[in-house]
Amino acid sequence: MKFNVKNFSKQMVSKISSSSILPPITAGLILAIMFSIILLAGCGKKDGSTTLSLSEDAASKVYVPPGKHDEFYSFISGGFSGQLAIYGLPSGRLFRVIPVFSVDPEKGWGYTEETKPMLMTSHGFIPWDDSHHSELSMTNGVPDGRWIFLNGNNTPRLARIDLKTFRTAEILEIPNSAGNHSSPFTTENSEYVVCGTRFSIPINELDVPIDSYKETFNGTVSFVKIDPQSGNMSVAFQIMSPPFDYDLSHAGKGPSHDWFFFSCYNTEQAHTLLEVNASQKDKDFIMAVNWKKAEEYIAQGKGKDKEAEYYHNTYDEASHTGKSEILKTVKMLDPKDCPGMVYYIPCPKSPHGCDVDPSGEYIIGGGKLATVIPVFSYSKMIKAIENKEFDGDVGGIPVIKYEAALHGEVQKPGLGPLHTEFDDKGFAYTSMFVSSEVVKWDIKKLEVVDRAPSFYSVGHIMIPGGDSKQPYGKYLVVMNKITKDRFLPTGPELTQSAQLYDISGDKMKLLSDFPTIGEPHYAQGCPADLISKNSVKIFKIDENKHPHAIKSVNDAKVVRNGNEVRVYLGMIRSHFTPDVIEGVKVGDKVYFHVTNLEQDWDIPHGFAVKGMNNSEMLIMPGETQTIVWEPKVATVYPFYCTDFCSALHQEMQGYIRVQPAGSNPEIKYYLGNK
Ligand code: RUQ
Ligand code: CUA
Repeated sequence: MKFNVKNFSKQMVSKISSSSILPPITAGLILAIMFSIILLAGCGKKDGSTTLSLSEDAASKVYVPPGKHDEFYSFISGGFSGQLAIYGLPSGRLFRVIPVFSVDPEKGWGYTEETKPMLMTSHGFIPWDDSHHSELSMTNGVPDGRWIFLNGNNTPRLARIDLKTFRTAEILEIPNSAGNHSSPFTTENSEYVVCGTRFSIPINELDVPIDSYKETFNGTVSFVKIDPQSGNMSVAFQIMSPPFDYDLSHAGKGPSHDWFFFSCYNTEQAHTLLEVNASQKDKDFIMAVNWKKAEEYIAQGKGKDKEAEYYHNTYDEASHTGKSEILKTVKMLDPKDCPGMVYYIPCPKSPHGCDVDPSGEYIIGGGKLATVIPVFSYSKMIKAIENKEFDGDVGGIPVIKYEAALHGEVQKPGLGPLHTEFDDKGFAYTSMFVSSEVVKWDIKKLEVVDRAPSFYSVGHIMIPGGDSKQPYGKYLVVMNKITKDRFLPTGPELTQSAQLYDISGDKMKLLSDFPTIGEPHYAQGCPADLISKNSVKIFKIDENKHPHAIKSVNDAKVVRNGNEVRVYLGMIRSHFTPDVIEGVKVGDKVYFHVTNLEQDWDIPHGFAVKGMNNSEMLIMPGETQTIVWEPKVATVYPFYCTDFCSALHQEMQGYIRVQPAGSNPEIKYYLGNK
């Protein structure tokens, strides 16, 4: 049977109604799903298949002729791959996967001595994470093309990727946190990137009974300062909060510049069976944080020094080397001591997305279990605070009355609103996970004006610049969790995907589907020339500050120091200098310090040794990288270049001889005629 939206919705209904524990919302949800079946049935063809009749020119709209460049870069998070993937728009062509939190043997990331420190944490070396959201650095509220930030969701970390090199430049571990989910969203000038805990955890006393959750657990949100010149990241302060699950966030802009908004669910403070127990209340919260006020309190000394151990890893492009530093303390603010800094706004129900429109006036909560989309007004929120229109407080944090902060609700938007982006014409687009569609609505009038099915189960959506002050409202990218029949089957695991819609007219038009790596969650996009013009082509060999670099083949050498042998190897098309090496014995630790002496764009060389318990490494022009080898058997081992670099790439090879342990071999090395 062909998979289609109609029977997909039926499956959802039967799945939910056969659940043994029915959350109180179930009846309503089933009703609403029924409604959506009817609604979605209209979207498919008469035979029920989901192949929409595409507009005639869909193919030409995504076609980028050979040799021509795409108009936009898009940066789609790699989810459980821990990476970040770069695609062109409108073509959907994949250009690069940047290793961030996960090792990548294709590039040697996490395998070379230089990159290993980047994956160090207070828990040791961690070769993986779960990366949900990317966010471009901003100047005046628009992407500036300098850096892109990525969150590590499991072992809470924040990464900064340099868009000159498309490489991870920095990773900061976030202390007093778990599940760094509401991250890495930035303020208008990337003054701060935030990190909020998805999981509340015991913070003051570590080992506590889990059922003491309400008394001993807390959430935190961290404000990470970004140095405007270097991009260097440091935790400026953390704000302690009640033990909710902090989900997503976005900064204010324009009038709301000083504020940051975080959605939170599990305000029930459940610690088990959250599926039911965290879905009890009709409203959870959006937490509004005045970060300028927080800065004032820090300046007044209200931040308490809290002991914490966390890693800060930086990669230096001059020495081509990463290093780790261990930090020991963080400043913690308690809202109880800081009036006017934090407020809660009730938000229906279990909100996910927390999005601020381009004007900075409207804040939209995506309540996964809500039947409406609430739109809050920043100016009404401020008035409500001035007039103290509160419904009590939670843990010393005043709760603003729902109606007092509400601009209005979008009625019957669809099911399972998750996340909202914006175009340049006053419209918002919200993804509906359960009813598997995108809904376009008028921000001021709160009226739905269009809806388009997604295939299937859309999570987040992205419009280039769509969470900034200046969206480029031409394309909409929808990121799907499930693809079922959309692509050729590949066994039990199918690809996740993105879909591209043309949003330049009144109606959204589906243009194409393209597969993505990992599970895409959030993404960013910007005009290509913002980034392409700054792209680094080579590293200057004269400026190579690696302690074991060689500047020319004349410096190549092999040096023994006790059991350590250091091989200073040069690479240039199409040979290694030296390519014959003797004098190593079993029990030695061999460091290959390999320098790519090319000064030509797009000529990396690779390096691998037979039987080395490690990956290859890929070395860019002018760069030095190191890989360690501890040979176990006395014999001769070939090594070779792994990247097809010239017509004589297959000739780019060498031999290294290993003699028995306890022998005393003489170090010898040469190239050609000795
Ligand atoms: S994010 S849809 Cu919404 Cu972590 Cu995944
Ligand atoms: Cu160098 Cu192939």
